[in-house]
Amino acid sequence: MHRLVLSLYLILAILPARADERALAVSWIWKSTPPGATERVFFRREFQLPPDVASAVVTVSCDNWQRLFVNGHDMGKGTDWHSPSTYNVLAQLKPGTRNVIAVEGRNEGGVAGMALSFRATLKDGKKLHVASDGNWLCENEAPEGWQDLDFPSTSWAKAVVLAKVGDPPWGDVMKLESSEPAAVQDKSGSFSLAPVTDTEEAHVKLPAAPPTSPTPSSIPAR
Ligand SMILES: [Ca+2]
Repeated sequence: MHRLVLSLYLILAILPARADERALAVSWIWKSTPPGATERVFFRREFQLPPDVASAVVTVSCDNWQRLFVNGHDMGKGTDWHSPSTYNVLAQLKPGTRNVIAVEGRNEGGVAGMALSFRATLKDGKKLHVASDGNWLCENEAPEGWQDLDFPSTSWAKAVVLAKVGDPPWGDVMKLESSEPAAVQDKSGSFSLAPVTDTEEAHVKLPAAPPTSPTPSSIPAR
């Protein structure tokens, strides 16, 4: 009898976890642990977008403070990790080529982490998803222009994954993830995220895209 009760308890305990797995996988990330009490971390994630993007939003949260940039555009800040900020970023995107999402995060004591979800819908209805994970690059110091698309961040460190969104210590503050059943994470492979260290390959996949890295001799002197 006890075994039956235990089994029922385990089944009930597992059900919510499986529901979470169907939601978008988003992780809390940081530069390293333990975080400094006033540590600042600059995050970057480059990715390739198809040409036919119809809508796109970013939801971001940080313990304790964050400012979001999309292709260098300042989208605003958030100061309460309990209340993630969501932005319509369609106007800031560059469909058909490389894009970069950048976040400045600041800790104000205790634990620290940043979580972000980018969801886009293509004109054919296909959903795309880019989330904070161990593929993001980060650094504690960043020069001017760190949030721009042409900033060379290949020497930056890979972010450390601290927890999945929904897990402690922050809990499920991004509830909209699971309440948006249409925004399913693409696992078919047809949505290819450009590896941040392999942009040449990404450009090869875009025969119609103009070169984004002009030779030094073509840059006018400032
Ligand atoms: Ca904190």
